Amino acid sequence: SGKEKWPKGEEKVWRAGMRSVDKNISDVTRSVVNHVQTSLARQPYNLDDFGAYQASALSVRDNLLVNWNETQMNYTRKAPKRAYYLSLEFLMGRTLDNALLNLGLKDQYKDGVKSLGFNMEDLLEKERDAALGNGGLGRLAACYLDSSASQELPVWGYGLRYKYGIFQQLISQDGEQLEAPDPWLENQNPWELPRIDVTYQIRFYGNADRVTDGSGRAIWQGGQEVLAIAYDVMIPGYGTKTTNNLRLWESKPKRGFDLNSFNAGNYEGAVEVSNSADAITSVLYPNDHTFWTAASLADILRRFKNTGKPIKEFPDYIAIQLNDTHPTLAIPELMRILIDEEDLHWNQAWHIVTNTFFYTNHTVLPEALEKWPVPLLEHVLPRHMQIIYDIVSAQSYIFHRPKLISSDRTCMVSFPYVHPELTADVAPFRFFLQAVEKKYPGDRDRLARMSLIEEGAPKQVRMAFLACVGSRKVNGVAELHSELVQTTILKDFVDFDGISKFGNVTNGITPRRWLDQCNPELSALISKTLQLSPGAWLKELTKLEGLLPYAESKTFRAEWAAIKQRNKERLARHVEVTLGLKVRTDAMYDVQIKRLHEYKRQTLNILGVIHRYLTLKSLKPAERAKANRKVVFFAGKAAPAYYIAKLTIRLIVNVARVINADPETNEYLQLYFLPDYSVSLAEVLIPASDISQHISTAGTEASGTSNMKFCLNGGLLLGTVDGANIEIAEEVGESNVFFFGHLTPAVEDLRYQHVYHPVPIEQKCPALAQVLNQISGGLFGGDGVYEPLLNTIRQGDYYLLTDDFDSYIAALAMVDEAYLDKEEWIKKSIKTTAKMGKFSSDRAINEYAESYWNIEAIPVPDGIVA
Ligand code: CR6
Repeated sequence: SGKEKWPKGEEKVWRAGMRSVDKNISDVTRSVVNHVQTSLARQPYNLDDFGAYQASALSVRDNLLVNWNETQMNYTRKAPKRAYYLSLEFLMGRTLDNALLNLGLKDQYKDGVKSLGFNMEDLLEKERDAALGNGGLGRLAACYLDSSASQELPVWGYGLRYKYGIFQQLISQDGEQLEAPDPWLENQNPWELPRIDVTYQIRFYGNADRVTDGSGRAIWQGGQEVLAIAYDVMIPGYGTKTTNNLRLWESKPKRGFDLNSFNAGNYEGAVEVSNSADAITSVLYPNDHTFWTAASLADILRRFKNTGKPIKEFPDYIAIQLNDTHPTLAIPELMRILIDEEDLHWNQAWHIVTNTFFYTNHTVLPEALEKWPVPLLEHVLPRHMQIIYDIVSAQSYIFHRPKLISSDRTCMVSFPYVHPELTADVAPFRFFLQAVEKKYPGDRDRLARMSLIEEGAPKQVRMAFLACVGSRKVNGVAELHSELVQTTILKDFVDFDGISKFGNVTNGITPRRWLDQCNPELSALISKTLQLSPGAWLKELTKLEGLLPYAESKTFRAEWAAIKQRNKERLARHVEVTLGLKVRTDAMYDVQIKRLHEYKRQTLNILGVIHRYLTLKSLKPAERAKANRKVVFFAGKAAPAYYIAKLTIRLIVNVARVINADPETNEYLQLYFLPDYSVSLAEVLIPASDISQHISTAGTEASGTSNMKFCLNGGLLLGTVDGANIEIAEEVGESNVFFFGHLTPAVEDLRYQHVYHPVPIEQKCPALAQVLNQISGGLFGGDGVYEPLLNTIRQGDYYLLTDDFDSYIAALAMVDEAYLDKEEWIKKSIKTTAKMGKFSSDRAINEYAESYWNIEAIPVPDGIVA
């Protein structure tokens, strides 16, 4: 139309951008214009924010590609030892802003798109999150990729290219969680490079026949093959040319395959199911796991072979990190390749395997430890199951001849693994159990405990044990957790292998995304105050300690507090725009955001909110006016089949409805459940928080990583003595965190008491009883719908809400009291940020590189790599 400005921005800039020789516009502008015209085939006059985002992304991608190519060429040329991070989840979030930051091109692109009539902040909002994961474990993998590249370490990620990200969470009228698919690839993904030249064929089903020459080899044939196709995602390091690779596999049925015996549709479906389902409760299905680990190993092996090194040097050039047990089938798969395809003797193969793999455990919750039914594995992966049996037999054989084992672990495999009496058609596992039973009757308990195969109907493979036995080192993710791994689930293996195989690497978070990107104002204030460039402290986070003296400066405190306030306003705007709700900003912001799970105890939090509400209601107006104003935020998804977790969401939503509408109290207490929690939502919530809650039953949360993000952004922590909370308190000082609740050693006994000497809640914890009665009485509606949730507390109370409620309420009161002293609170906030240096994922990744993988930084030289 004549009124509309043509095009957006300055016409002469667009025109100049179309002429590649015009010196008056920047390269950035020219490149964006070029992508609008060529890659997108769009015209300037109808370009919307989404189109401008796409063109900018493609333009940034060009920059990444140059660095990525040089990095890969440099690796090929130098052939250093490399590490591969195998993870079923990579929760990357958005890419554009991160790529701009890491490339150091933020300002150029901001100005470039501005000259074309666009606002970079609006464009950034157009990107969809890559949500290929459930929670902490997947986000940890993403932080580790950022740090690996930033530290110039030769690390690649390997994962699955899910067609659907984790489900989109909708909340119904009555507060129920509904799940909608997240077709994140629908709008094309500018950040991935399809590699149709990199494909592998992966076999399933069929028969594995042992070769009866005593070599342990087998021939696996028949069944069906599926194609694995690589998609590469470039991972730029911060302030370095190094740009690593994340290779994601897509599955495709092989042409000409037998439709009768393999249903390709089902295969695709299985991949989707495993992605959306919570790792803890999902029905396990081995196809996608194998498919992905097998493709990754084939790819790793091909690259290794290109170096021309002999196979026995494999562990000198390759370290493979198993992110939890999901990729554990890589262990029998590498054995299969080495024995069946590379013709190695079992002992040589086992030596290579046990020097290549590293296993990180991320949970000690018994229900979360993966076990796969033997009959299923036998059906889908007959050769792998054979190998697992062979490992079991080698394991039991060795175990029962401890005196023959030298302290050098490599000798563990120097026995003939095939017992002289063993014939090929006798299942070695049973054979050894019988032999052992005869010879070492006293040791049967221990053997049964340690076996990779759990007896029962059906028998099951204990994946954590397989990962442990097949790895060079095993670690947990926070000090307390690593100790629990060593003293509980893997205790027998510590006795057997010696403690030196076991360690701890406390988790970390990337300060690029979790401070500079999500809280740019705070980042700028820090740079200004420390008189450092961002690069100087974002890569050496302990430099934050330089902020400590400024806690005593009144003007600095005022600046610090003003930023927190603006971050609250930003969050409030976000809630208003997305949900149409008005959140007050003159209040303390209290946040709990994480997967919904009983052990994380969102229930404790909501019961505490109700308690606060009832207390406020009981006060006279004059008394109430003295109360600390507070807004409580929840966000998080529940596994689709996790009934109790979904009820908790429903309760939160309905409590919010009642208390936000109560004119008597809503000045003092508001409550919001923000739907569809994601990385991007976390980036808005975390900088706005005054206090965040990490209140798991002691000993259940392996680490937690959002606790680190909140504290890095100057939010204080209310938590139990669990996971990384403990180490955060060690760093920032116990006076700056609010701890409550029973400690880990008490948990077992308390649970025993609940079962054998139950005390009625009315007696044990009257305040809690009152809250439960109000819910049952219908204060929040629901018509009895919450009873199953309340009954988990009334009966058994496995997560110890009745034990911790009173001290939780007391801790909340201390938080209120501390917040009333504004200046002291800000000091605590500054001191907390200042002492968070330890929790950079740079520190964590360097620990893996040095103490586990034995790899070194490989900087990309200046100039073009030849
Ligand atoms: N759920 C732990 O529970 C830890 C992350 C990353 C978890 C959590 O405490 O911070 O891993 N465990 O180490 C698993 O996923 C099995 C998680 O994210």
